[in-house]
Amino acid sequence: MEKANWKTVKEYSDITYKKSNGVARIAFNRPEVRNAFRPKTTSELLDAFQDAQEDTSIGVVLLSAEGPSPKDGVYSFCSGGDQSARGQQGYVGEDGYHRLNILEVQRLIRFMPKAVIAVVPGWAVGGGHSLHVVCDMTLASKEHAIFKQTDADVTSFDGGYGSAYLAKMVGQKKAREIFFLGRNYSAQEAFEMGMVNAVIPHNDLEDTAYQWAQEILAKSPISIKMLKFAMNLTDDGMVGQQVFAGEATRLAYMTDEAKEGRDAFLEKRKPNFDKKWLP
Ligand code: S0N
Repeated sequence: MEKANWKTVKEYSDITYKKSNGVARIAFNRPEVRNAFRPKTTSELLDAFQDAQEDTSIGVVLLSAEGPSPKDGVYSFCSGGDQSARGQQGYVGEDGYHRLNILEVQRLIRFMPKAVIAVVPGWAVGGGHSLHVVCDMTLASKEHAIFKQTDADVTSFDGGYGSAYLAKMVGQKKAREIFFLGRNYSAQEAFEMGMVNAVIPHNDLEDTAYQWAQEILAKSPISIKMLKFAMNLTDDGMVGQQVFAGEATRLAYMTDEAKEGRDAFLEKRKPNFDKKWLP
C-alpha cells in the first residue's frame, strides 16, 4: 500500500492543508472545540478547496480533521458552527458581520469536478455532519466516529443538503429521526443506514482514505467528473443541469465541428460543417 508523503501547501490557523501524489488533504484544526468552524475557518476552507479545485495535479480531496483534543483526548471531525461566534444575526466574522459561508464550502465540495472523501475520526455533529453528507464518500473510525444532529437543539439548522439530501441518502423516516431526536449513531449504524461507505479501524483510517484516493486516481478523470455531476444532476435542479451541461459543452469544444464553427466566425465565412448527422 502506497504511503502518503504529505507536504504542507499553506499555513492556516484553523485548518491544515497538505498534498501528496495527486491527493489534497484539508483538515479541521481546532480539536479543543471539537473542530467547530467559525467564519475564519470557513474562509480558510474556501481558500484551500479553491486551490485544490484549480490544481490540475490533484484528483481527490480528503476532508479530515486533526486531533485528538489536547484537553481530553477526544477525536472529532467537526462539531459544526462555533456557538461562541454566534451573534444576534448569525455567525459573526472578525469584521463584525454575520457570514454564512459554510454553505459556499458545501457548494464547492458538491460542484468541484473531483472526488471529495470525508474522513471522520470522531464526532461529526451539526454542520460537521452536514459536511460529511455533502462529500462524495465517507470513511469513519470504527472506535471513535459518532454521528449526531444537534441543529434543532441550538436553532442553527441546515435545511439544504444537510437534511434534504440526507433524506435521499438514508430515507425520509431515518433522516427525520436523526434531526428530530438528535441521537448519537456509531460508525457501524451510520454504515448500515447508507451514509458511510466503510468503517475502518481508527489507526488505519488515514492510510485507508489515502488508498481509496489512489484507486480513484487510477481511473479516467473525465469519467469521474462526469459521473459525479451526473449523480448530482437530478438533486440539483437547473444548477445540476448547468454543471453537467457545461462539461458537455467543454467536450464538444474538442471536436472538429466546434473548431470549424469558431474558425468560420473568425474568418468571416459561412461554416462548412461536415454534414454527418451521426446516430
Ligand atoms: C460535539 C459534541 C456532541 C461533543 O460533546 P462532548 O464530547 O461532551 O464535548 P463538550 O464538552 O460538549 O465540548 C468540548 C469543548 O468543545 C466546545 N465545543 C464543542 N462544540 C462546539 C461548537 N459547535 N461551538 C463552540 N464550542 C464547541 C465545548 O464548548 C467544550 O469547550 P470547553 O472545554 O471550553 O468547555 C458537543 O460538544 C456538541 O453538541 N457541540 C455542539 C454541536 C452544535 O450544536 N453545533 C452547531 C449546529 N449547527 C450548525 O452547525 C449550523 C451550521 C451552519 O453554520 C449553517 C447551516 C445551514 C445554514 C446556515 C448555517 C450557518 O452558517 O449559520
